[in-house]
Amino acid sequence: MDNNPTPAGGRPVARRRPRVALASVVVGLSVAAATMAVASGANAGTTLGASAAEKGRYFGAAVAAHKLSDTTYVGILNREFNSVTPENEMKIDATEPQQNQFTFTNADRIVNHARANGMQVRGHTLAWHSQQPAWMQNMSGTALRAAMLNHVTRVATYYRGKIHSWDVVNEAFADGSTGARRDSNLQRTGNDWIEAAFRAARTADPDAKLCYNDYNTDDWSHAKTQAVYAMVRDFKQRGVPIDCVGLQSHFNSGSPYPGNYRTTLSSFAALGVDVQITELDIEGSGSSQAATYRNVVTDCLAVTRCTGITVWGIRDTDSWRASGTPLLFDGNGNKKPAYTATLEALNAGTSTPPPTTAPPTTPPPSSPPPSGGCAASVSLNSWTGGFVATVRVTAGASPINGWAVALTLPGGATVTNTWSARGSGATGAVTFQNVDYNGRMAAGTTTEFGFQGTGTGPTGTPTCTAS
Ligand code: 9MR
Repeated sequence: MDNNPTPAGGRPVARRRPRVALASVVVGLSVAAATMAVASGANAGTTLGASAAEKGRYFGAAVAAHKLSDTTYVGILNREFNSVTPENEMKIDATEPQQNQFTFTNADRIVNHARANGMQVRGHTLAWHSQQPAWMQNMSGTALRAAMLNHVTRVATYYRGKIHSWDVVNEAFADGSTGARRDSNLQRTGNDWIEAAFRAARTADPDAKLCYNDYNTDDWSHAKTQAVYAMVRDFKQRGVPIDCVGLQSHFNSGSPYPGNYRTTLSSFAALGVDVQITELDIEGSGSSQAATYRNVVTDCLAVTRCTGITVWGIRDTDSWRASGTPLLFDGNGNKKPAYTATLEALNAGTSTPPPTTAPPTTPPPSSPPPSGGCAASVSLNSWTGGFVATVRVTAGASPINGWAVALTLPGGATVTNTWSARGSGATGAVTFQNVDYNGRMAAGTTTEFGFQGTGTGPTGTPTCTAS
């Protein structure tokens, strides 16, 4: 474990497609009926989840699969929460204990429980320096980069359509005053490892919200907060697919709730990303703990794009910091003053729901494409011995029914994997054609496809031919 004094990760109730409806029809209908009853006032404001939902938000908890047989635990979970985050079960060591051998049994138990009970799921986490299985800890360079991208792709693909938000990358910045990236085997594969992970996650699960998640990023004046802010701003400017920032918000006397917390939330939101409070816990007791919970919830509800809050456990005894009694329920499952303050703050908050659609993360093309045809441009993530190419296709001044992009790979390069296009040829002159869903394009619109390869990526401008 890290020296992690205040570690972090969720997506709002409003989202790009209804995942809950995918549960069995009978369960789905009863959940829908219950939700409508809440919305119409039958239980309005009497549970955390229902109250947050009235504000267009979610209220979630970190959940451990092995506690799903504890009736007190499950009783509180089902009554109070409408989002869950697997506390450990989706981490790299849990899902890929041996390279290319994936196990989802424990994560599935949580996902299935959530879906059967109408809860969203936050995925935590796809790429992290910590909790790596031994085989990954021992890797470096090109092999590690490829293994990391493979992990992101395989896990996000397995859960495609079931995850509201993914913590794609967790805790990649150093503590202290440097504002630097944290040194790790992943960081040593090249500074672009984070954006490579986000691109792979977007390709694997295009509808999930993709979050960067970290701790000690709550105080707006801290170098680490500023460094994460600069990265997110850069990603948005360059069209790297990022939808949300997770503030873990583990508060205690050494790392207290900062008075400028709302400024942090609203500043990130102003970049065009959602903000989610992802691992909230606040050490303490009684009225002072309750007051801090009230402040955190009030700050979130004051920021339109603060779309949800997750507490890092249910009862104090479930917490990774149990001795600090940092949660909303005591060891017997009784509501604490912190619970009451949280519910009151949720009920008092603004009822303005967050936006239901995220703004596009892809900037407009820098030069207008030729009339009637199409244009293509490539952006490369390269490392020694490999690359991921993301190709943006832009329709010209007239609608098109299909496209083909041709480009030339340097000697020694080979395409190993293609997504959102059909490729022909693996070396030298290669061509990519649209697939069924992305061929018909309105004038001036863009779509993206990608491919991964060994060797060095293409450098010239590709040719685009419209049909
Ligand atoms: O609560 C988690 C605990 O059970 C694990 O032992 C620990 C090690 O992976 O991770 C804890 O959760 C961490 C989360 O994944 C990332 N942010 C910090 C959390 C608390 O350490």
